[in-house]
Amino acid sequence: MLDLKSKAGQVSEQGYCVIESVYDEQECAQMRTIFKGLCHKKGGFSVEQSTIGFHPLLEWGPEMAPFYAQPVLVDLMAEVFDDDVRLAHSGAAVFNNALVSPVLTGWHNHYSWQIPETGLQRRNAERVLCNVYVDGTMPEVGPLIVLPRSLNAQTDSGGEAKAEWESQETVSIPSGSAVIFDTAVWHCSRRGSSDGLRHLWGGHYQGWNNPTPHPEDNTADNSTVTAYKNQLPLVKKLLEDPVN
Ligand SMILES: O=C(O)CCC(=O)C(=O)O
Ligand SMILES: [Fe+2]
Repeated sequence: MLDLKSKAGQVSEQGYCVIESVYDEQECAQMRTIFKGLCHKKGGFSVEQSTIGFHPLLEWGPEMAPFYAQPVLVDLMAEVFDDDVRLAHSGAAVFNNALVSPVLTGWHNHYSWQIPETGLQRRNAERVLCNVYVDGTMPEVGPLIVLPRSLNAQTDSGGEAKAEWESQETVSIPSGSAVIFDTAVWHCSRRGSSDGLRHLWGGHYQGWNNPTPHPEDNTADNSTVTAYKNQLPLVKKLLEDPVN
């Protein structure tokens, strides 16, 4: 059994936590099949299109909805927020290692709210990303790199977008693993050493009691998502306000 409290503690203490192998090989194979079709719909890979993004993912690929209904991840985020969990943004990217440049994404964070002059004074992270790495983030696939931070640490940049930063940590996790991180965490990613694809999908999540909008919020209201909401209570819980 996963110790949710200790994992949520890691999000406060170091800004992120890893949940290894949440999805099994069969589920990962299903996801790759879905993304193969979605990438084809977007014209496939080329020198001009070495990465293919899907935002909102539930608009481009509503058939991914059931994978969001993962109790371990949702329960862990509920612990992080001390609140019911809302999916505020769905997205995905598929990187073709044979075509991408060495830096997949430069250093950035997703915290876009006002920071008081006296600094952050949070009891909980108010918004997190939960990224699922279908192929993992091993060196051959392409690492995720994070700058660990405690909950109310300063959010200052640690250097140039494409550089190595002091105290950076390389996250190397197996296929089907998830990383949950505070939007205030600086992160970047690098190309893998193999020629394979690197599939990443996930979302931004907030507590239902925190209605503060965020520039990256997105929605997907389509009949397939509605059908999944009616079929899978957890998909409904993530997308529909429990009060209504
Ligand atoms: O490629 C990665 O691992 C990081 C992607 C990223 O920056 C994000 O999901 O916000
Ligand atoms: Fe990011």
